[in-house]
Parts: sequence; structure tokens; C-alpha cells
Amino acid sequence: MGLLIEGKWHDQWYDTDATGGRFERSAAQFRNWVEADADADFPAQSKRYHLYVSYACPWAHRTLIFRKLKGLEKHIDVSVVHPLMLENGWEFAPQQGYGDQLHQHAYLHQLYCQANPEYSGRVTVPVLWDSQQHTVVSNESADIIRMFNSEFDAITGNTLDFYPESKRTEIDDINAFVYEHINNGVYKCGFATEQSVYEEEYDRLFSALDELEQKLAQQRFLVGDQLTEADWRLFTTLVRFDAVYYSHFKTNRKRIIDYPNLWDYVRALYQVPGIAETTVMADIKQHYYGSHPMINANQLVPKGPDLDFSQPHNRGQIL
Ligand SMILES: N[C@@H](CCC(=O)N[C@@H](CS)C(=O)NCC(=O)O)C(=O)O
Repeated sequence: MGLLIEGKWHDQWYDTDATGGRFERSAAQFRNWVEADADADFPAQSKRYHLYVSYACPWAHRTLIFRKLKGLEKHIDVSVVHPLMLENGWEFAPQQGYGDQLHQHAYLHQLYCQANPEYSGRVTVPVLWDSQQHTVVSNESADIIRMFNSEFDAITGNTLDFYPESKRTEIDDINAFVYEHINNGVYKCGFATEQSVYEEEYDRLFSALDELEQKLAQQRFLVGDQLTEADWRLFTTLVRFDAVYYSHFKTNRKRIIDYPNLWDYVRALYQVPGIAETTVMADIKQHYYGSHPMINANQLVPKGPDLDFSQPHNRGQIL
């Protein structure tokens, strides 16, 4: 785990001293857009863009889900980093099947320096790379899934829309709530270094989960009856919750399996064709338990729990 400062790698953990024991996630710095328009700076084209992910990372997982649902697998190739993220940050390990398919880099930070030799900041996944201009288009998953949702439709012929015009305000509102209290909420519990901060974040997380449990008793999805981007953004946290966050991040008031509606909902999403194969539980567990020695000193990976996301659900036909 580290930080690039003016293109030089520094092995360093998140600095929570400066924030009173509170974890703060820094903003992504590459925020360009691939557009359907052939005259755009980054026009949508088959085989031009390459996606760098970790199977472990919930933000990268969203992009893999959209690549799958939007039929982009033939058009956007993927490189997957090794699940362990330690003193060199994210690394490739080609002998173990985690190679950089495009540049054969050893470390992900080399990719950031290739885009900008003076780059200063965190080296995160996902990254959408433009192989024509040799630069990073975007390292913000929220933007990448929007590009995948609409900008390649003329190439794929896939017009599924998870961010429909008429629902955008509602989706943006629920996304903000889910990001603050749940997606990032579990990290704020796990990386807190003050007891009171941890307890405050824990209370916020579970009152948000309680609220969504109620909502999902009344409606099939977060925005009514229609499956949207908001559901996929929640899914990647819920699917990791019982196996990782509950114990590793100490978010242990309840498991998702203890919430009848959330548990039904996460199984329904998991069973959408193609989604199970984007959910690589072995990498997820190895990453979290193995990459944060400050909260799990011996880096042992718990063997359980037994989780069966393939049990039948009651949310009907989804896609
Ligand atoms: N804003 C980013 C956040 C991505 C992110 O924080 N990824 C984590 C992995 S789960 C990462 O790569 N962290 C490395 C680091 O912070 O050094 C996004 O949503 O794309």
C-alpha cells in the first residue's frame, strides 16, 4: 500500500492521524470520458480501451459487472492485478494468471507514471486505459460505469439502460446515501483508528442497512420496480459483507443473511446471468485479510463462512 509522489513510489498507509482517526478516501484524478461521438477526444471504439481491475475491489467490481451486462467483453479487454496489495501497492503476477496484458508492467503504479510521469496520488483500481493515446481515461468507477452504460451502444447493439433519464435524480440521491453510509461506510468502520469514530461509523452503517431493509420490503429494487445502476453499486458491498466486512472491518451487528430482504435481494442480483463469474470470492478474501496487516497482523484468511448465493429468491424475473 502506498502513494506516488511526483512519480516516485512511497510505501505508506492511509494517514488517519491527520483526520482524528477517520478514514478519508481521496478523489480520483483522471476524469475524462469515452463518448459515442466519433469526434470526441476519447471516441468509443472496439478494442481501443483496456480495463485494469482487481477482483477484490468493490469499485472495480462495478465496472466488471457493467462490462458484462452491456456486452462489452469482446470490445474491452481486462487485466487483473494480484489480490494482495502490500508495500508495492497493486502488483501483477503473470505466472499466477494476474498479468498486465497490454504493457507487461510489474506494478500498477508504472501504469500511472506512463500516463503522467509526475503523477502524485493514490494508485487505485479500476483504471480505464486508452491504448491509442497511451493514457488513463478515468480512474473513477462511478464514471466508467456510466460510459459503459451508454457510450458503446452503437458498437454492441446493447441498449439496456441502468441510468434512465427519467430516474436520474432518484438514482443520484440513493447513490449518495449508499456511498456515504454503506460502500465507503464499511471502510470507515474498518480503517478507523479511534474507538469513538469506529462506533459512530458503525451506527451510521447499520441504520442505513436497516433503512434499506425496510425499503426492500416494499419494493423490488432501490428505485422502485426497475433495476438500475444504484442496485449494482450496492450489490458489490453486500456480496462482500458477510465474508469480509463483518469480521475484518468489525461491522458485526448483523450479517446480510440476517436481513431477510437484503439477503433475498443480494441473491437475486448475484443470479443475474454473468454476475456470479464477476464475483471472485477467493480473491476478495485473500485481498482484505492479507493486505491490511495493521488490522489482521498474521494475515490469515478465515476459511468460512459457508454462503450460498444460489438459493432461490423471491424477486421475480430480473433481466
Ligand atoms: N474512486 C475510486 C476508488 C477506487 C479505490 O479506492 N480502489 C481501491 C481498491 S478497493 C484501491 O485501489 N486502493 C489503493 C490505494 O488507495 O492505495 C473509484 O471508485 O474508482
